[in-house]
Amino acid sequence: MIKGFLFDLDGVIVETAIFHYQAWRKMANDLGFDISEEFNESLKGVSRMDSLNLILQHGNVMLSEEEKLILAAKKNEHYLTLVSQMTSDDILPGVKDFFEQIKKTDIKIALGSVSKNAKMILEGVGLINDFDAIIDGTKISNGKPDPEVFLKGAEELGLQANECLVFEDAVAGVEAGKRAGMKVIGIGHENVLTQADLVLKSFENINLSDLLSKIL
Ligand code: B16
Ligand code: MG
Repeated sequence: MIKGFLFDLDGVIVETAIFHYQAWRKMANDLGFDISEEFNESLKGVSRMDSLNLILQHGNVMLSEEEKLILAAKKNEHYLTLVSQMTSDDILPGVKDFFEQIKKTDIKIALGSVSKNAKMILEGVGLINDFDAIIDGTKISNGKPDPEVFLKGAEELGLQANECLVFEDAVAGVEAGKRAGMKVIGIGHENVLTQADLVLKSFENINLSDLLSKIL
């Protein structure tokens, strides 16, 4: 029986990928190369330092660890100026209504994000008090596709892995949920999120009991 929902943040609750893209792209351009939106897709759900390493590899740029830390901090500063403008209007369509439906049940809600900025973003869009547990990039050592973020979420909710359902938009995140031994609902496209148990385009017009009957 499903007793807890674990939500990814970026791409599931709010769309921050565009802001990550803008900030990483500025950094790449300053280093003399460009990154495409398509390349940015491969960074979804990937931690800040892993993303930086992939981007530098893409541009054939070799840097010391110290230089990488400086670049990552600069990118994050730029990213924060972009996301600080977010409000409740930036919550993805259908999410608020879906949360309202969950609140009428005994199902608990946790966040499972590798973002170190997750709490700040949830506060900005006014959702921070809707979560029974928040696992973010400050609480984990291994990013997705490692299952740590979701296993910690289940633990903080006091639930077994098989009592949890994960909502994820990234290939790495779906893999993390499956490796945690959980059912996973992909948010996005079926041809991309092939490992998910079920894929929804968005939360718009989603009925909670219908969804649970489909996933069991
Ligand atoms: P930060 P999620 C992930 O969040 C993003 O999808 C990914 O693009 C980003 O690099 C990562 O968070 C780290 O974010 O730089 O804010 O710590 O999808 O796991 O909610
Ligand atoms: Mg995501």
